[in-house]
Amino acid sequence: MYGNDFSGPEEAPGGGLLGEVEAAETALREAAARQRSSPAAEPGVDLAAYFTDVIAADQKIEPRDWMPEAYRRTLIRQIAQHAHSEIIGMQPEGNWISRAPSLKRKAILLAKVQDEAGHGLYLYAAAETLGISRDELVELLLAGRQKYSSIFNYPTLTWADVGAIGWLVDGAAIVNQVPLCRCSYGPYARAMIRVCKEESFHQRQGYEILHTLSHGTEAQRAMAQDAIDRWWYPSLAMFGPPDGDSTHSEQSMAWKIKRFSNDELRQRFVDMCVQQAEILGVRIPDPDLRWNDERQAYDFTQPDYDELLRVIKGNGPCNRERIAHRRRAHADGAWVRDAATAYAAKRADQKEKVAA
Ligand code: BYC
Repeated sequence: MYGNDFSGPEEAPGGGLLGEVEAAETALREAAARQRSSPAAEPGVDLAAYFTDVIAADQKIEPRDWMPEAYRRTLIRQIAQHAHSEIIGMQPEGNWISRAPSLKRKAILLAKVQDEAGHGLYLYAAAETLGISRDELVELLLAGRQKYSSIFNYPTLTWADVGAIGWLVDGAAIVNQVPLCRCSYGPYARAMIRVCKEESFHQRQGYEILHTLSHGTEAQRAMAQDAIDRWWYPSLAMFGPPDGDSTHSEQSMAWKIKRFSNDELRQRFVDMCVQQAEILGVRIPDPDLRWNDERQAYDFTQPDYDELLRVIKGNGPCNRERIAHRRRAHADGAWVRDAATAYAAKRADQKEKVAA
């Protein structure tokens, strides 16, 4: 089942996230048209007041603008963690490229994993606009001094895990990232527009894999359900600690980096998944999941936040393996970086000679 003959998650009730991305893109363009020129060069301007005004007016802070040091540090932390997640996130699915069940599945998965590499690159580029280099960020990741999403420290045991990652992990990522399209920092917001559009395709491909399995043989249905059972709670934990324990949320929301709290987004994700699970014909592994008429939302069992902390601290099932693999891949790629640097130097030299 390929193409538009398939009712994917966006068409399912509670979808429509792509519409929000479109709206955010329009808002970004309008904000760019309204943008005042940076006052940095004008003498006597109160730069801190300008920063506050821009945030209050829902305009974008751009790299040329003055910004509080803590705002810059928060963005570097979050964007770097996001970029590292995209790069480390290639590993669990990359594990299945050579074992995908058909040539078509292989090609799709290969394209998806390549997209994740691209997302990592846009995000490193966005972080670089804040005055840190990609080399430094990579070093911080490899030294274990910057984090990446907890979710990528779980193993992919069967082909159905690729479906579950697409549906649940990419689904959670989109719910988290659509509001980031309205982040106050221009380069991050712009990167998110494209990332969300691509993530939407990723979610759809995962959903379609699960749809095929859940309408297949008994063994295929069991494999799909087993993957969902294992990925459900780690996906809920992707949204971070509960609001009461979230150290950065309050300040990040005041700066309009984050637009919703961790718990608000987690709730939104659960509400969306329940309806999609019904269409898929799979069970969400939570006996206490039920509609709450008063809250107009589903009650659900929270993920195990002690487990989240353990995984964040480096003690998840695959943390060591993931970082060891990344270090190896980085070392293996040294010759490419050396060759690119030598080529750039040669080109610069040639240009200088032509200009002379
Ligand atoms: N995992 O104060 P809080 C993808 C940390 S990749 C690890 O709530 P904040 C994909 C948090 O960093 C998608 N760490 O933090 C790729 C903080 O620690 P530090 C990845 C976590 O920043 C390939 C501490 O806990 N998405 O889609 O306000 C294939 C306290 O938390 C986690 C992003 O990166 C976690 N789950 O909110 C397939 C989205 N949760 O830094 C798919 C961008 C929390 O003080 N990031 N921590 O040492 C965000 O939206 C926010 O940073 C978070 C956390 C919601 C994750």
